[in-house]
Amino acid sequence: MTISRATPALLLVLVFLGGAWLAPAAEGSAPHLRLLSSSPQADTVVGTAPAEIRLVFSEPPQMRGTTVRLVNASEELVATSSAAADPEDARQVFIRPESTLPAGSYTVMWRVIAQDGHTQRGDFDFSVGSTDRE
Ligand SMILES: [Cu+2]
Repeated sequence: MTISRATPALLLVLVFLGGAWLAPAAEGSAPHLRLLSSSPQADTVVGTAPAEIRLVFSEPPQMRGTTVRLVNASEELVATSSAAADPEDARQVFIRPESTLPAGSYTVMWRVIAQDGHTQRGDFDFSVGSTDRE
């Protein structure tokens, strides 16, 4: 009687402990590459058109396979330089628009391959404010 009652509970405990034990191993010792910050910052309005768009990752991505695209509010691709790593900090990747960005909202779409081979992607928006004063 006591054994039959204790067994399911014991199994549950073992399953729980097993899961807790396995979870950190599945994640690996280092977290996946992620975007820490950007310039312009996500969801901000900048007063002047940025000469470059810079993304700061948690670790240096593999530049082969890294793309950063800029799309305007009409979902048109904006001409920029291709993504390059900052020579002084390989975690920072930037693109430069080929011409001054007109006022409007933009989406930055990024895709990188981390050193561990995992592809990470994301996007964020920012806006260039009009020169009109409010
Ligand atoms: Cu990974």
